[in-house]
Amino acid sequence: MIQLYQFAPTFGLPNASPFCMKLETYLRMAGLPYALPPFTMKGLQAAPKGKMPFIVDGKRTVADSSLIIDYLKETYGDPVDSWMNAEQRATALAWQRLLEEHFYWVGVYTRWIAPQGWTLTRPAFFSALSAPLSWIIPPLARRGMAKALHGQGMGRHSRDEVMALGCQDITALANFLGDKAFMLGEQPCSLDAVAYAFLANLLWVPVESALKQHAQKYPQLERYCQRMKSRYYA
Ligand SMILES: N[C@@H](CCC(=O)N[C@@H](CS)C(=O)NCC(=O)O)C(=O)O
Repeated sequence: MIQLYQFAPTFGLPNASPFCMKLETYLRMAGLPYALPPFTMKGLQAAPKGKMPFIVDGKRTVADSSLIIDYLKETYGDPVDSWMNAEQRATALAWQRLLEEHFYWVGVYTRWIAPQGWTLTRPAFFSALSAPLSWIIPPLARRGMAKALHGQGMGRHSRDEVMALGCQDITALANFLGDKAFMLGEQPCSLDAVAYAFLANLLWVPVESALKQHAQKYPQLERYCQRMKSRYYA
């Protein structure tokens, strides 16, 4: 059976990492059985690319949620996306890139850098550590995130600019979704695993921000998350 290595569930979500939650949602959408080995620091150190998620499937180890989904499609078929035409695939890829390569960094800023987010992120992610690691690791990890944000570019903006950029993404997403059942219409596709993972990680975590308040102005986003949850996590 596919072994899915990811962080332990946090904030009442299947996963507080949108990439991990995306992959788990995809596995459920595709009807592929999987097991969740308990999260350990050793597991993270064994991650081929130093990030979660990764899978072990028999003799194959595959890292990166998108490359894993490509592998799963090649190995087990494509029950989720096979209905899509070239234009729908192009649209889905553009949205995926917006969420994963832009919106993700707004979330990183909100959780790791903004003081209100950090007061919740620190205990949620590091409470298992005992002293002295519990004093050393959290600020080091936060510094690492700040460095990554700076390198990516999002970390060079002011808090108001970061929030404004994230709100633009949310407005676009809400307007595109409109009153459709799923991102591309009546039929779900793997983009819905991405959108659900990112939206639930905004709407359903206790971290308060201008971004979350903005998303709450669009009731279709909450309805969409509830629809995905009842369809795939009932
Ligand atoms: N492109 C990767 C991104 C994965 C990723 O960024 N994972 C983060 C959690 S959201 C991680 O494992 N970070 C741990 C670290 O950087 O040490 C994917 O799609 O799987």
